[in-house]
Amino acid sequence: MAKSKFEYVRNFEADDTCLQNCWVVVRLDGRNFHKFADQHGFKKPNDERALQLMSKCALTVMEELNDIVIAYGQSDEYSFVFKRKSNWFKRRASKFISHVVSQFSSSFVFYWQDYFKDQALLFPPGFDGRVVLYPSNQNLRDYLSWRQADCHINNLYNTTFWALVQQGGLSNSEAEEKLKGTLAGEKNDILFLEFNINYNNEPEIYRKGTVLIWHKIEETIDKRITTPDAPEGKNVVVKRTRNKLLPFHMDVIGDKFWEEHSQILADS
Ligand code: DGT
Ligand code: MG
Ligand code: MG
Ligand code: MG
Ligand code: MG
Repeated sequence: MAKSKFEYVRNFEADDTCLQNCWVVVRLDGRNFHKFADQHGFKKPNDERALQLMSKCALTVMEELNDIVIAYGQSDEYSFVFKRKSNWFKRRASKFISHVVSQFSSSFVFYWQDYFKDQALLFPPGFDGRVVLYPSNQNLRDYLSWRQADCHINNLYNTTFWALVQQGGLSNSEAEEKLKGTLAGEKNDILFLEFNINYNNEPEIYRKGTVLIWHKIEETIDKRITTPDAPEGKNVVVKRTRNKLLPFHMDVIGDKFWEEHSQILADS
């Protein structure tokens, strides 16, 4: 087709190709979720429904988009890791970010009522997104460790803070004052000595966040086939393997997870 004289405007588009060989990480985060959580009655410090909805949205992103090998989520954020060799949309950063964030956002609205049965969605939520490139496996592991350490630090603080307020009768500012400058061990002590809570027994989904990875599973399905000796058809059981996404709430900072799931970094 002949080109119009306007065609030249295409050259104004910036080249945002992600560097070859790097892991492409897209992280999204709820916009102003402090307010969103308050207005939608999220339980403090953790709302199971909100976390499950976030993971449902992440699952949808991984199923709909190509080349995502692992995702990690906590609080109002989720990170998606595209394989190093991905050439999806010619590795354009804007495509990675916009597809992840829009698929996630529309899923959040679409699936809201499945998780918040008694709470209407009061206004349209938004999410920001960014892309970060990690050139080595160690960098990628450190990135995920950073997000999980963040989950742990915030959750220990929030669990202690809300125990002091909800069970200890302190005001928000009194609880804040009491926790100022405390180390992790001191927060553990407050929880255990004052509230009989062993932090290590708190649900893993709160302490560790959620990891989504692909698993090969063997399925047996019933199938109807026709053969020369059974032209009218017969039922047979066939085995097939398929990839299924599974959630985990485990430590990704140590080596164990990466040894047990070595296919993630192998990236063939
Ligand atoms: P931003 O991201 O700069 O637009 O602002 P926020 O307000 O989203 O701040 P951010 O992302 O640093 O912190 C996440 C907020 O979301 C935090 O204030 C608490 C809230 N949030 C996340 N998950 C839960 C939950 O399960 N329960 C409650 N009550 N709040 C939650
Ligand atoms: Mg946020
Ligand atoms: Mg923020
Ligand atoms: Mg956040
Ligand atoms: Mg189009």
